[in-house]
Amino acid sequence: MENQRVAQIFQEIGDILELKGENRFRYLSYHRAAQTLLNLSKDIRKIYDNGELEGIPGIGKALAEKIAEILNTGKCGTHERLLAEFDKGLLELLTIRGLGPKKIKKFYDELGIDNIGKLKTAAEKGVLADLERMGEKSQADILKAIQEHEKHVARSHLITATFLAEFLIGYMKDCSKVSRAEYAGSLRRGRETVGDIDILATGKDHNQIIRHFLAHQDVSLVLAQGETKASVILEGGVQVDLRVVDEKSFGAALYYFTGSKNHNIATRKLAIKKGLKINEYGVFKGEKSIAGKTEKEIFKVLGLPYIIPELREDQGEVQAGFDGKLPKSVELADIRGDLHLHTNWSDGRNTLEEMVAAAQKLGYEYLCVSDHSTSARIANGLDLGRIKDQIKQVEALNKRLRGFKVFKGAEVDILTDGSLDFPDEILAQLDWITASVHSKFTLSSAEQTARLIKAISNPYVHVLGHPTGQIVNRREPYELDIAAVARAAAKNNVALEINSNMRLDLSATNIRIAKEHGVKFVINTDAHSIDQLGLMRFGVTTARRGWLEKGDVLNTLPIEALD
Ligand code: DGT
Ligand code: CA
Ligand code: CA
Ligand code: ZN
Repeated sequence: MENQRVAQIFQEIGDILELKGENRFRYLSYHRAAQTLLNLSKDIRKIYDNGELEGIPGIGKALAEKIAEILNTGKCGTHERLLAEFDKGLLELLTIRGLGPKKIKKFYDELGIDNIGKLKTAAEKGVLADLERMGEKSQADILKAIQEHEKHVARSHLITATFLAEFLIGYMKDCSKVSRAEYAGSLRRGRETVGDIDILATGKDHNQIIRHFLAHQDVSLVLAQGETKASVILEGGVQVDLRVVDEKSFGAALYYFTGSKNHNIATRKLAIKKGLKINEYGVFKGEKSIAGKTEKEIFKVLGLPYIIPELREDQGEVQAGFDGKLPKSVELADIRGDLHLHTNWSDGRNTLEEMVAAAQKLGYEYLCVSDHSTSARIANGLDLGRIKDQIKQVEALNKRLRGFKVFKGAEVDILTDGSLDFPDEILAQLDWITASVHSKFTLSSAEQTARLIKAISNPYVHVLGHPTGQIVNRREPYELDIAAVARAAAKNNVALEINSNMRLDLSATNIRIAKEHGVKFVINTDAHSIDQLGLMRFGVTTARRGWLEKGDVLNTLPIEALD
């Protein structure tokens, strides 16, 4: 898949233009296009072959020409020219959270800092703090951001890694020798970030399967290559491990390489107790294989019910399996509607009607339009006049719709003191209020928790949106006491959101904590385009990792129950 490569080139063009101090609209158009390409579930080359590049939201004639150039030549002239002008180390500095072109230029001019390593040393030695308009606090923030960066670059986001893995699986299946191919590892378990992508394949000619894998056009480096496995780095930096196994042990290999390591250790102990041996080839009684072709038979001979990959983290699932106490995990098919999405009334790309049509195509029964409130200025938040207009539009639309309902809603900003950004007069006219924090991320845990609890106790609020503020691989959660927030939410009948978009907030760990306090949840996409409505599966995966069942999730309910 070339989406990642094109996105990376656009991201870098945008970065350099920003560092050069060019027009904001110019560099933002590249950054937005990069993000769009990463979220795209279709292969960019297919779109190009169909002559539909300009149908992608945010891609105009000029960007479409650049995409065509990259697909045809592997390069982009503008990008090459800018790279030649610019130092790679300086570019990397832009990826540090909180560091903009202005500061980078200052560090460069005054201290000669032109890469992350030098910046880290300077911060550790304490010389950044001495610069004008810096100080100890800013220096400590930069050091923290560098540490976050070091953690992040090593792991890929679940969403981008999944799309990439699905393309690779499709590619492997193009090989006539491959009879089955699936991804395993942390990706199959649905972890929010993955270290590498593990792929298993089986079929007649192992050698040829490995050759087919190595011939993929995105392979930029072969790390290892053998009779049954190969390891590569793709353009864009993601590592992929392929293992080719016999048909009769595909299930055992899939089980073993799905992990987690600690889950495997737990079931291996169990096997030993039963006088069995388990490895990536099967389950054995003495020398005799008694299971291996499917995962189901592996669990069966261990005396366990099937445990879904999302639960295999050694967090009590093996014991729960024994005791018949595994959750009956919520499924994508249980979801009946999306209760947090944006239209072009605020910062979404599509019209309300387009979002409704796309939701109907997904088989949903309802959605809630939840554009931003007034304070969210950069997101084109609605003022009181416009929200009233939108309410009228939704009412008119509902009259025309059959078997589908649009709830009138808003994603209302939680202000610094915990009050809401719309007056009660407006809130009273809306069906469904998601209250979210989009500012003041650095309050102390006590202040942030009090702020959230105040919003939760507002009688108009139905859901706390993306409760911890995290954006996986981009922003850490703000400080808060999740147990206290969950208790308040349960008491006030306010649900907590599981945001299926790049945020993946709440995380699986926090979901489990919150559930113990009796909270209900909604799984939303926070879609800003019709494409992003398809991200629901990632929220569902996260909910499953948090041990949730259908009954824990409000948007599995029929319309009447929410009305
Ligand atoms: P990642 O890639 O860091 O996000 O995490 P995983 O879980 O995908 O780990 P990875 O790619 O190193 O290995 C894939 C799976 O293979 C892992 O989840 C369990 C299995 N595995 C790897 N090494 C061992 C091991 O030493 N013992 C056992 N029991 N299983 C292992
Ligand atoms: Ca892995
Ligand atoms: Ca691996
Ligand atoms: Zn939103």
